[in-house]
Amino acid sequence: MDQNRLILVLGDQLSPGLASLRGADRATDRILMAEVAEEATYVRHHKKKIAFLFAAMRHFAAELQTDGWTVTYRTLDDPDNAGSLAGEVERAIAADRPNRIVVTEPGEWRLRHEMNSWSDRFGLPVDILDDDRFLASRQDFADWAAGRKQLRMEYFYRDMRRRTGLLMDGDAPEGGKWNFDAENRKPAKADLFMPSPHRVKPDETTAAVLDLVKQRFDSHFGDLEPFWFGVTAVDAEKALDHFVEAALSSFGDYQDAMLQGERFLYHSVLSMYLNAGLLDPLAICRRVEAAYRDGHAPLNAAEGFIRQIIGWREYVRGIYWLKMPAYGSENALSAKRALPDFYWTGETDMACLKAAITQTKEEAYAHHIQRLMVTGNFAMLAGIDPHEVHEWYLAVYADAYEWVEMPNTLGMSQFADGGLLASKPYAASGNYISKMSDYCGNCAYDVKQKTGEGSCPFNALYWDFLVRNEDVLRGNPRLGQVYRTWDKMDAGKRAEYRKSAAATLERL
Ligand code: FAD
Ligand code: DLZ
Ligand code: SF4
Repeated sequence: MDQNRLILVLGDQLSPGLASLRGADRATDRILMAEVAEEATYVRHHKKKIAFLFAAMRHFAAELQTDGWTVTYRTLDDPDNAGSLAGEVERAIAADRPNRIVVTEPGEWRLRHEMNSWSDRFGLPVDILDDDRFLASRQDFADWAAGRKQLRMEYFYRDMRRRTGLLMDGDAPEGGKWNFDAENRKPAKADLFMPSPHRVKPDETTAAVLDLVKQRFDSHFGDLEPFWFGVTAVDAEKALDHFVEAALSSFGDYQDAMLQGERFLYHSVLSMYLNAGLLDPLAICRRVEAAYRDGHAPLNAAEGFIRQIIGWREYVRGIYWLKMPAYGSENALSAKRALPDFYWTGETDMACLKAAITQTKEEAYAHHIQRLMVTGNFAMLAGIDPHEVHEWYLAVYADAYEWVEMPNTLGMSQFADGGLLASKPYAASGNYISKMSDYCGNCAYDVKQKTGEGSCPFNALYWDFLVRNEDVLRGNPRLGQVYRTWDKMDAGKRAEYRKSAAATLERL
């Protein structure tokens, strides 16, 4: 019998080289893409994230059509929209009578799990193909992890360097070291010439999506406009060019810095394009390596950037698939407090949190140190339920999909996995934030004051967190010194810390 396949392409699979498209036939197969309420509301995504994805989906569908494919595209305001991906597949089966369904594996366990029932439900074979846009397959990662006591990113990363040949000098790492992170912790100063990301004016297609999002998702978190994200591979490529030319050379030095009013510093702001499939991870890394080899960027910048992509990004995905679904319910520190309202409004007098949350609301973006050491650090120190924290991160960033967000949130930032991903909690007092940013100068609190009225809340919460979680954390060799400092502290001072922390927690 002739093949007559239905190829379902998901909203974060906007890559012409996608596995399911490579094996398909323009003459006989039909592509289905659908904007559906279920995907837009399983968490209440930021308005900009929905707009970005719908606009990028519409542009990609048009490109596929130009390239000779037959595409069924369902807009959200189609009166017959079924509301879910499965519902839209059912509709397409009724209309086109395919004899097979093909899809590239979704990035989230939730949807992957649902697809297990599709063959029975639709009475058709369903081929779920590996997503080979990642450099390490799920099997590669499972093989790497097998038999290891600890799954440290650094060792996985070295293997990825060897495998890709990126920044290698024969069998040795370029420059004699695998990792130049020690050079990448400089605080930044405001600079008139700080680059800002490449911005794209919405075209007619994007403007129609913006109207739709305004009507349908007005109650979701975040500002829709100004909307400046690119929505095509060509736009994303321009954003990459701009990053390499304007920001890459300082990316390493200021990777951990934070500045009031400078939302992007020297970061690439490419994660939403990468995660939706508009950019290819290996191609980006080759581009950055070439910039280093041509003398356009120093090694600490190129290595730092490439490590984020072939190291962290691949590693967190590996952890996600290795540990799901159990990973989703981990809570090693038994944290139970509700997420404070100010995470949704930005209305707090803590200047660092206000800045990170306000820009998240306006841009659907915050850089890594803001996510990890400001919003994440505060939530962990305050004992916020990690699942509420996870839902927040999944909803508020344009680049958020569970495969990348969950291990970063539950593992790296909240220590909810008990140390699978991070060898110690990323917990810090106000001193860290003060060193790496200029937030504290504009804050209602005094970062130097340890306890009492007007003291920086991070200071007392830091010690209180360590004491509250002593049963889990005291045995951690990397925290030995910190607990010794606490043990030696005068009893009155310790009581002051506990009292100040209790007052902050009470206010939450
Ligand atoms: P750059 O700083 O320019 O880094 C370059 C690229 O490296 C990024 O575009 C990204 O693709 C990759 N990268 C960097 N760090 C990581 C990391 N830790 N894990 C995976 N990839 C990384 N990243 C997401 O893509 N989606 C998320 O939902 C997400 N949630 C996060 C939640 C928390 C609590 C934390 C601490 C981090 C999270 N990250 C997430 C990782 C990181 O913060 C973002 O990738 C980064 O801020 C995106 O901005 P950028 O493109 O300017 O990155
Ligand atoms: C994130 C998202 C949103 C907001 N909307 C859609 C959609 O309407 N249709 C679609 O196919 N995909 C959407 N996505 C992306 C999916 O949620 C994503 O493919 C899964 O979470 C798997 O990663
Ligand atoms: Fe944040 Fe404390 Fe600094 Fe205020 S003083 S900005 S709360 S670290």
